[in-house]
Amino acid sequence: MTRAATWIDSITMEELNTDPNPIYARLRREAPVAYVPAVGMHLVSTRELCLQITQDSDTWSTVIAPSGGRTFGEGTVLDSNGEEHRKLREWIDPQLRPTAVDSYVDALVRPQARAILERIEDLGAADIQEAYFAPVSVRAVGDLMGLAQVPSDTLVHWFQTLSRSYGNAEVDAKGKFVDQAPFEAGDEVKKEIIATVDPLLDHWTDNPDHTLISHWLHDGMPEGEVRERSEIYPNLYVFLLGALQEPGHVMTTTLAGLFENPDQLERVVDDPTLIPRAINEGARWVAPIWSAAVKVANSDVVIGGVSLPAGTPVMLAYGSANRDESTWENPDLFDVDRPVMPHLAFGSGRHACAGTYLGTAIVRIALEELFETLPNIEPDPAHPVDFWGWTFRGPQGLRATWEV
Ligand code: V55
Repeated sequence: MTRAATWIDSITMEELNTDPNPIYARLRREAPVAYVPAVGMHLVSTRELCLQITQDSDTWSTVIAPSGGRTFGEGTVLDSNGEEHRKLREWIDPQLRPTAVDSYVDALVRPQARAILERIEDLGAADIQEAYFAPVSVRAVGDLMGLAQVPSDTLVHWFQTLSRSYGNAEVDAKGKFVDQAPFEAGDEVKKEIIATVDPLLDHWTDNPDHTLISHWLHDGMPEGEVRERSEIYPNLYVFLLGALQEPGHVMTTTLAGLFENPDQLERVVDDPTLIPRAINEGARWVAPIWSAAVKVANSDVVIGGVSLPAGTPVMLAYGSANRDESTWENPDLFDVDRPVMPHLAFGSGRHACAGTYLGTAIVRIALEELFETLPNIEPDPAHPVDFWGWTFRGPQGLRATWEV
């Protein structure tokens, strides 16, 4: 069957990476389930349809996006269902539960945040993402995982390279990836990761400790056995990308939103109890994992009025769902005062983010320390914030100034 070409056929990967918001505003209005050739998949853009799909795991199985599978390989929690998924979450979740997180998160993040601020506070100006948010994010999660000896710059390089590979989603008319280079760069970084982590795994095999990766080796295993590395590495990559990158992105996005609203910035700096509200709004405003969740219909379905045969993958655009005008007024505006409605930045359903509580706590502590040390922080008017990305979306930096 042929169909008439429409504006949807000419959507490009570059447009999606630069600014998906106007495209998705139109998709929500005109075609909330739409096949987009540039990414070779149906995209789901409304909040209601995203929720409908995540709540119905009988009809929809979870798969990893093709570019994600090319990046991480087989065996990630992102690509599992049913009993297999439950078993993976059994060793991934325990250290991320709220009671566990509350026992360690302050000591994990606050001293590191202060130490980094001490090194930059006399500068009077910086790219605050590069100089503070990204380092706090990777030190918090990296140290927790057991990677305290890996320099921050290395951890940042790892998440950036993996993120460009996972986000390398453009396909040609035959469904083949257009650009191989980001995957190859990801392959190089994975070699580096294995060379760094293999000796640590050797160590933790005989000397278990409190780090996440040590727990992953030992938890739930019979006496004298450790979990296979083929099971650990794909999930380690998941953490080295998302868990290291996204807290930093939410920090920067939240500050960028406050910079656009100086009255709100002033109130949040004066009253740190408002920080959690600002973070929630930042995560809604620019969901850092903007478009990554893919589901596959287990049988023929009709969704949003579109008939899809069994086996059809659909990409859930949580970043678009978070700007659905049926739920939020003026959704493109950052507003700490808006009524709080549950957003989809952490996903929904069985695959909802395991790190929601930890990630939010890390962002909160980082912003508390920032506003305590630099209460006069301001945007640099010469460098407006620039967001980039479709799969993962975040600020490319944030120039700030302050009085010293
Ligand atoms: C996702 C989460 C990740 C990641 C890649 O779809 C994709 C969610 C928490 O890390 O690395």
